[in-house]
Amino acid sequence: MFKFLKDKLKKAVSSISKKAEEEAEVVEEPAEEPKAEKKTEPKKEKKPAKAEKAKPKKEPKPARKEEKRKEAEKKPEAKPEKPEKEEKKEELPEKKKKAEKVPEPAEPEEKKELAEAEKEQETKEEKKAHAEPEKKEAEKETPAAERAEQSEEPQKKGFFGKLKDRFSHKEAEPEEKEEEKEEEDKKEKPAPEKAKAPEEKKKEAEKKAEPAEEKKAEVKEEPEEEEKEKEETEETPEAEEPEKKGFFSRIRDAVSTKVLTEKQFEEMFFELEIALLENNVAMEVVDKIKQDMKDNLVDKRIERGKFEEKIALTLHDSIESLFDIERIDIDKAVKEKNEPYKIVFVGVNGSGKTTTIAKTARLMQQKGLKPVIAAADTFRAAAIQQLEEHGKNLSVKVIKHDYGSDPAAVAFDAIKYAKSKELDIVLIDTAGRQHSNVNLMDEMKKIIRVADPDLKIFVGESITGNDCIEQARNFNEAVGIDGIVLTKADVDEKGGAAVSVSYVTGKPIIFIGTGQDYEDLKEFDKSIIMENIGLA
Ligand SMILES: Nc1nc2c(ncn2[C@@H]2O[C@H](COP(=O)(O)OP(=O)(O)OP(=O)(O)O)[C@@H](O)[C@H]2O)c(=O)[nH]1
Ligand SMILES: [Mg+2]
Repeated sequence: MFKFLKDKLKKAVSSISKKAEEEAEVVEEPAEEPKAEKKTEPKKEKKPAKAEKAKPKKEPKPARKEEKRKEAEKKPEAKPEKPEKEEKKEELPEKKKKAEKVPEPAEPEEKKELAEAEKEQETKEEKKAHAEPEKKEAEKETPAAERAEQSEEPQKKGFFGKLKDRFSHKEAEPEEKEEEKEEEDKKEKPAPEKAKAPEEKKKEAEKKAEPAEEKKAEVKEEPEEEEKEKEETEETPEAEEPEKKGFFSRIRDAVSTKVLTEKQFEEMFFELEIALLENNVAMEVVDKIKQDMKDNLVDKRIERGKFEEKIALTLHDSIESLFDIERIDIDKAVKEKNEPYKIVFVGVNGSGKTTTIAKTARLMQQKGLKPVIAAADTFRAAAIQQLEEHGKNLSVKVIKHDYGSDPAAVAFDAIKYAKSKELDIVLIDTAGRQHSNVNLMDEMKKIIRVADPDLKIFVGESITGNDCIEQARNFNEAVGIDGIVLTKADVDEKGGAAVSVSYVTGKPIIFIGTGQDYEDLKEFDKSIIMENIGLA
């Protein structure tokens, strides 16, 4: 039973699984796991990574150092300004005090004080003159606020200038000019050694300070750069990627997941699709299986080596769900009904209606129920005799009329007999017919109208595959069937109808005919089909 389908499904699942294993794209470990690894891994691998990184980083370092050196070289030029400022600030109050005091004293002392003030002024101006070139350079770099402080100087000079204007003689002017000339000479020519002396001391001090500052700058640079390095190592893990990949790939070899794309799935499913169609599985069912598998396989993380298991499980669940239709428990329904329980069997010619009726009578008897059979096929020759033979064998009463008589009347008489004899169940046989035969279909409708059956069972041959499914659909549309008996399943190697008919019609399979003996009728259980197609 269903051997071809079983073999084809097995081959297809195996083949698809192999392809899936080969073609599915490897993906990273589940989102939670790598986080933990990422946190720990970089720390462990940082040391060798740093060692590697140190080499390429040596190149940018000199560039930075050069820049910083230049900056450091510039800074010391501006820095000495500060002590000068402090000196000036210290001097300023004295100047102000003296300047304020100057005009007040009496005239003889006034001149002495003025002379002292002038000397002081000259020494300060000399100092300032020395500082001037540095100052100008410093101004280039000093912030605006500092320059604003410095800009106060001319005002102060202006104050002394005013004093000079007020108290000094015209002789002072050439001195100033000489000083200005000296200042200009200092700028253009190297200043005399004596004049340079204080400057040299400063410069020497600066030079001494320079290396110290450079060292400081370098010392400062390193922690900054180390921090940057750390940041860079954290921010740019690309450099560590090759090592990480090597490490992770080893883990992935042990436990890794893969993802199947929709395109890959479509190509792989084609083999299964052909296998299903070749074995009479209905197109609707193929589409349903395909969708279920797509939902479960495409873009889903599947462990390497687990594709076959996953595909087989998905196929199993998909096919099993085809039978998720409310079952009919006939003997239970019969027992619950106070009147005779009536069943009409319909179907195409030779599908096994008469044989199934005999088998059902035996099954009901085995369940302690008393059946009666209505020979409502008055059309086909020998149909009545066929039933009488079964009746004898089963010790079951067969209600019959003459050939050509109204089949509905036979059904009516059988129900009446069952009521009178308090029988439990009336089994009504009908002539085989094609759904396209209007007259015969109308006759069948009349039987149903008169008998008013509790169940209308479509009897179809499992071996006819898609034809069986199509017939079931047509009979359902004509009279509204309640359930299905699949006959000759024992000689059906494909099983497509068994897999498809319930899903297509939405009606449950009640019995499966598995041979020509009375015992060869199985109450439907989906496990029968699943076992026989190798998906139990
Ligand atoms: N192998 C096998 N043969 C069956 C089964 N059911 C019925 N048959 C055989 O199928 C043939 C036709 O069976 P019938 O019961 O006469 O079919 P029918 O639907 O009554 O035919 P009509 O009355 O002409 O429409 C018989 O030879 C049966 O023995 C079955 O489940 N398995
Ligand atoms: Mg028959």
